[in-house]
Amino acid sequence: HTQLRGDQVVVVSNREPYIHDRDEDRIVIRRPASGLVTAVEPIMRACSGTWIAHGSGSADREVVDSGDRIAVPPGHHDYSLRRIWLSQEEERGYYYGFANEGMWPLCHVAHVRPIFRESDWEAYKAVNRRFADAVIAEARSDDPVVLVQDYHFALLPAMIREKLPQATILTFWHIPWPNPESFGICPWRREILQGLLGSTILGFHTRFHCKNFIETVDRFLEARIEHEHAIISHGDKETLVESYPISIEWPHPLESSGWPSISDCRRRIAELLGLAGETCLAVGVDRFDYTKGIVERLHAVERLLEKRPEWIGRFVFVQVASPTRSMLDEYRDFQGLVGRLVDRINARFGTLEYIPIRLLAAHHEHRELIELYRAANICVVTSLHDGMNLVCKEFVAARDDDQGVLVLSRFAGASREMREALIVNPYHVEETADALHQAATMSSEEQRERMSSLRHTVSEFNVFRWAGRMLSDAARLRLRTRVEARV
Ligand code: GDG
Repeated sequence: HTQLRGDQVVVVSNREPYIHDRDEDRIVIRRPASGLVTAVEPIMRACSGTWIAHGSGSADREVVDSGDRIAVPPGHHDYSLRRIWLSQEEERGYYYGFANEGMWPLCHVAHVRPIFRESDWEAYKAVNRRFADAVIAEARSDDPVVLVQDYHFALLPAMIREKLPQATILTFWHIPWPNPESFGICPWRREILQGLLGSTILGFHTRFHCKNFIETVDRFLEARIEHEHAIISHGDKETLVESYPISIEWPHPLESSGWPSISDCRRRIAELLGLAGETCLAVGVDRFDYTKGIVERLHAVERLLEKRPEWIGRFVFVQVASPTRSMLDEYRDFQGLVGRLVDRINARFGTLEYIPIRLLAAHHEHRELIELYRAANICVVTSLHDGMNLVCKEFVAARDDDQGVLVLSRFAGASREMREALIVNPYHVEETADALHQAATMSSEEQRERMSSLRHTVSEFNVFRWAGRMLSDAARLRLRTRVEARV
């Protein structure tokens, strides 16, 4: 980001980094459960500029100025947050409908059928237009740097490009990109691809997603593709397609020195959940989403208890599941299904003193998650498909004692980097159950070896590395555009 000092950075995302809610006579500030916000917020704190997002809190309107903006983070004022107000109808069509019933299942192989409604598509286009207008209004020069975030805004890059041809537009797609056959079922596949190709740089987490995107363009658009450099020329513009694996902000020593000790965390969690002394504690932390493989991991826990009854009474699995998109039937049905499965497994193996599975279906404070990560013996991430997954990185960052075992799905982007985890196919119940057993019986020495290596990787490839690589590529391409403009 140092290379862009003095330049104007505008971020656009659906989710806002700070949500103001009314709680009787006071206003409380919430941080959303969102991987995107976890990753992008530290960058904005370092770069400054403006973040444009959908205002979603019940007190958001009370705290903004007449330009619909507020300085954040609260108390620090590093950058400006500009809220866009959407009507219920816009939110239903653009966000719940096209983005979350269409694009989300389209891009994730989780065997949930995407729903494409004409009216949702119309709302998606209109809302993308509203955000494009806001970016254009915010731009203080004709060549701002705009960071477009995620699948809510596939049309935005081309809309911005049309009005600000010199802008440097970096679009980051936080979720997987499927293969051309899968993507091809979207009725507006060409419009989406053309929209994205308004970007100067289009980033994905892995090379595999880049390759899928390039093949999709090759299949559905007239475009020139330089495979060697991953550059797509469409019309008179070029887009660089590159992988930038996202990460977390590695905790500052001042922060981690304030964490309660591992044994205190363990004691508090044991008290809270009534765990016996020798219990092996496994945890999962997710938005309550069908792509995260929560059902599959519950089956694996059940299989472990069935196959190795010595764990009955001694193995407890805690799932934090923060409510998400609960307006949608698919999500409500899924959340109900998980609840029933937990009850069935608990009835099968539980006793008066022993509850094998705890489902904590509520939003938790960041501090509570840290406590849980530090108290756990095992962290379980079994996504059926995940762009990256940050929970596994947060778990590793929380373990400054070099202990704890990560069980990680091979279908999460993170499995490319985090090789010392126990990598599983979540669809294979037996394999996942065996990995849980292996994790639960791993020697402290092996845990230390694996964990210190994982910690080295995540601290090195932290979120500033992610943003730094993307922004330095942007600075390079921008310089080139400026030089070419002079010729
Ligand atoms: C998308 C992609 C990609 C969860 N519950 C609570 C809570 N969380 C936090 C976690 C973590 C974040 O939410 C979830 O991040 P993920 O990466 O797991 O997943 P998505 O939200 O699906 O994110 C994903 C990411 O974008 C970034 O590119 O990695 O693949 O799907 O930070 O800790 N946070 C709090 N309370 C909760 O109850 N405070």
